Amino acid sequence: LAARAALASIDLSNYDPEQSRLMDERCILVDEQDNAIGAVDKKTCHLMENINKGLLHRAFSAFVFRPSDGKLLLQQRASSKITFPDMWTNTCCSHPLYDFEVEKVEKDQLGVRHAASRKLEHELGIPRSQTPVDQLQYLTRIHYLAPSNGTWGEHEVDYILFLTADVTVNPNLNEIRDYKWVDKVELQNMFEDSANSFTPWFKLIARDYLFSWWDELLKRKGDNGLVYAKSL
Ligand code: DMA
Ligand code: MN
Repeated sequence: LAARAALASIDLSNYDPEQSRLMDERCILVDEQDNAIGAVDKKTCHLMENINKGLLHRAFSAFVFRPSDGKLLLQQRASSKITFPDMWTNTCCSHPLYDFEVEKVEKDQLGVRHAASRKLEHELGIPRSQTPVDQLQYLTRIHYLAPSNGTWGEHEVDYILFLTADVTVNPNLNEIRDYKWVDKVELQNMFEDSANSFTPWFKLIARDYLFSWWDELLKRKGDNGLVYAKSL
């Protein structure tokens, strides 16, 4: 990894002011084994020029399912998002922040679970009382790299979290353009409609993991609290 001083920066004055402000949040830098090795602001972490030098940070992807019918909550990212605008994706993604002590806790993936609860409220307006961290189930983590455009991209160790809960949604329109509850067939139909675009990590997780996990989850519905169990 190049020296911190050699990392590229960029002027954000042509972007949405609220999204530009959020680019000052500090992400947790990790190595390829997911050992925390420092903190760098979100803007620096998401510039392809820095990603191409090896800069890697920690993230989460949350999937919320409705208990009554097992449907998954999707969001369409707002046009104001600096990375991957207007794309359909899983319920909520973001980063555990270096700025919050509780989000750095690695035991039982507590840090990312706290971050997920915080962002489900910030992006979708879901009250935190509906997303208790002990109900967020950790599935696995994925190391992936994906460009958004020439300038921006993602390079993350991404923790996948499932929650089956009744939630009330009140979208933050600076974050989210639209949202939708879908079953497997409805999601498949969305993928097949070329009018829709999807984030690369959601396509990857859907292809490799989501559909089989979703089957398990539907099978276990009503099985007294246990939504998923898998040795890692
Ligand atoms: C980043 O998501 C995390 C993943 C897994 C891609 P994001 O771009 O939605 O983050 P934020 O909402 O913090 O901008
Ligand atoms: Mn990221």
